[in-house]
Amino acid sequence: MPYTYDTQNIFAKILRGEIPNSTVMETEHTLAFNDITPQAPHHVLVIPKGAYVCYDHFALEASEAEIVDFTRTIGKLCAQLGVQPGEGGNGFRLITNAGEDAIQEVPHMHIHLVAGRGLGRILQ
Ligand code: DGP
Repeated sequence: MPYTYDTQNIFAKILRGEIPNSTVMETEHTLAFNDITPQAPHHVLVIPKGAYVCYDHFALEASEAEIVDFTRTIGKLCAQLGVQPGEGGNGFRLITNAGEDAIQEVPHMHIHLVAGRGLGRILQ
C-alpha cells in the first residue's frame, strides 16, 4: 500500500520552522523536541526529518543512514537525560502509535520517549 504524506501535518510545520518547538537534540536526519502535553517528567518526541507517515513507512523506506541516525539519537537522548538503566538511571519507555487503532494523531512518524516516573504496565 502506498503511503501518502500530508505536508500540512503539525510536525512537518515544525520541521519547516513554521511552528516553534522546544528542541532537545538535532542531528542531520533527526529532530527531538519536548511534547506539548507531557505525560511524564521527560516526554520527548523523536522524529525523522524525512517525510515518513508512520513507523513501518520509515523502517521500510528510509535509508540506512537515516535509520542509524534516528536510533543513535534516541540512545544519546537517554544518556543526556540520565535515564539509561545500565548506567544508573531509572529507565524509560519508547512508544510509537501507527494508524487509527493506535490513535496516531500526527501523521509524521514519531517515537515518544517517556521517563522520569514509574510508568506502569501497558501490556498484561
Ligand atoms: P500521537 O498520538 O502518537 O500521534 O501523539 C502526538 C503527540 O504530539 C501528542 O503527545 C501531542 C504532541 N503534539 C501535538 N501537537 C504538538 C505541537 O504543536 N508541538 C509539540 N511539541 N507537540 C505536539
